[in-house]
Amino acid sequence: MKGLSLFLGCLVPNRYPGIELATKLCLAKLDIDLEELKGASCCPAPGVFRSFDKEMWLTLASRNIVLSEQMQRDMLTICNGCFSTLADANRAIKKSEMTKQKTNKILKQIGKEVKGDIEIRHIIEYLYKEIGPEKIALHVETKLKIRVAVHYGCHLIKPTRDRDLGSFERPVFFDQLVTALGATSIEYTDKMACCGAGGGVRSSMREKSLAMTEAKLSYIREADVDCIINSCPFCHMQFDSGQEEINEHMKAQYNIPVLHYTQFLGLALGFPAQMLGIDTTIKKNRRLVEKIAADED
Ligand code: 9S8
Ligand code: 9S8
Ligand code: COM
Repeated sequence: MKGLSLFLGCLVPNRYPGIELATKLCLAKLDIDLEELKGASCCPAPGVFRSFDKEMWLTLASRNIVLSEQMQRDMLTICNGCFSTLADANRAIKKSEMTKQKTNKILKQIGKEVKGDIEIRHIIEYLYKEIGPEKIALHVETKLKIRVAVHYGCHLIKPTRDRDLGSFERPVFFDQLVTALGATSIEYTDKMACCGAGGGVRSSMREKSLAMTEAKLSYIREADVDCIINSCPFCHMQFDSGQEEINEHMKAQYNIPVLHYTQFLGLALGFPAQMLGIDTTIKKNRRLVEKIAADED
């Protein structure tokens, strides 16, 4: 198996750099061969670019794929949207010689050529398939004995015919990675529903988007969990800043900590919250971190 290159996407470097560090720290500790991918652009976002101009979407995605091909490394994504674009574009290139040639005709203008000889991975499916929950459990230094709402997001599991990750209505792989760290994954209503952000909804219809998020948050609150765990910085942002927006505009009082799986894994592997980009000056995050520490004694 090839080593990995890390594709960051837009949101992590711009809004959540802590997720980048968390990813690097965790993968180093799990002894996974990972290198930075230099010169990448937006993946580009599937729900936006692919919906408007397929050729442009495929060309820009292919340019990013070439960068990893040149390193002879599979590409690791830490975002559902980036995974969707890059994995689907890669599959399109691999599947059709004609699509590949058409794309390469455009890429030639910048001296690049896509070959279709690497794989695109998402950190959740990679950890699940290549390492497995049992082995990850062996690395746990701090058991995270808390109640968790797992949010899969849409693009990690769909289109199901291409994902090979079991049931899309009741998937279990992400939950198993969470319970491997000592946590309990709590069932809640509409668990598989969209967070409300994707597909350009957050940008174009903020109110509708937040209404969807609010519905999900209300079910999550009903389930009485300690935090939300996601696999996508876009979902992360929607639950994180979305809660603030909802509290402000809908006169609600949501107060649920939101962590990307890499941050959660980082806590279990023994890294301090601050190193993982978990802002403990925020009360709810501090409470969560203290609860984990208290349970440990
Ligand atoms: S890149 Fe640009 S907007 Fe984003 S984070 Fe994930 S999806 Fe791909
Ligand atoms: S869910 Fe529906 S489209 Fe998506 S993956 Fe991330 S953002 Fe939230
Ligand atoms: C969601 C990405 S992760 S997009 O908004 O659907 O493109």
